[in-house]
Amino acid sequence: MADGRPVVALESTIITHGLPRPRNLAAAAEAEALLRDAGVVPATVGVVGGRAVVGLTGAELERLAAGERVEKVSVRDLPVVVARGVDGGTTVAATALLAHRAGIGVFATGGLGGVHRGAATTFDESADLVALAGVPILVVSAGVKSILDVPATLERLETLNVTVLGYRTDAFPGFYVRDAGVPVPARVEDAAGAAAVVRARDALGLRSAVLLANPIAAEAQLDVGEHRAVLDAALARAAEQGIAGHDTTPFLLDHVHRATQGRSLEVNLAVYRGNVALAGEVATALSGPRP
Ligand code: PSU
Ligand code: MN
Repeated sequence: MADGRPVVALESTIITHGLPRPRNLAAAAEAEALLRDAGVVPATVGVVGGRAVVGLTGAELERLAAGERVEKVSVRDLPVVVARGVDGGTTVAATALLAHRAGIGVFATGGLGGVHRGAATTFDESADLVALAGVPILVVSAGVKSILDVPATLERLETLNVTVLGYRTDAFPGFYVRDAGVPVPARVEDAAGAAAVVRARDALGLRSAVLLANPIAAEAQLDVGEHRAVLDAALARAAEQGIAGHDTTPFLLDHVHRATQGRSLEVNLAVYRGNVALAGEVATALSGPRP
């Protein structure tokens, strides 16, 4: 950062809770390699032995990926894991906060958290949304997972003053599928377009995040009909088993994974690669001279 090189932050809940072993460590290493090959410095964020780390070493990544008792750490959990001196994978909310604190402006994730279905009664809305309202960073995400209430998530992002950009799309993506059925408020055609919006936000003195919604490639998305059926089954199973709170996302993801015989995992990894690559391009555009 001191040399003005582009830096991209990466979250670690995707490693500790989002992907099964051993693919989790492979995906984490691949994301970092992809950035390095593009001349971008990766900074994976996590908590190691109670220390919030921005820029995990290879050994620290391995430790989090293999750990038996690694906490899922959102912002509210940070003080607890730090005080206890334990390990944690940071969510989008906690990662965005820590990365920004370290001066990083661009962050890649697979899927952002959002408003859960039934939130009108459970109040289960990811802290990712509120965090983005107050952290001036750009997050690249394939929209939000269709396990969530996508229209409600977009409504909340609007309320929270988060700028949402579709990357070469008019449709907000549903992670596994290109189109979640809701339009994006604005679109950009390239990394330079996204960088221009970030610069404008900063010039305006706004403190909220820009969400760059990057859909999966058409040929890589889950079959739309299969996606619908698997999703309905996963939601029904979660309701039957009374899954709630921060266990909901990992439970649903695991169900979708098994019901698609692992194909959702390949989609997940393809989505992540695409987002990491795009974040690298935006960080590079932002590190260059102003147009
Ligand atoms: N979406 C995914 N995979 C994930 C997550 C979200 O496709 O692993 C993780 C992210 O770290 C996100 C967190 O920040 O789940 C949101 O969890 P919650 O809904 O409990 O806030
Ligand atoms: Mn929640």
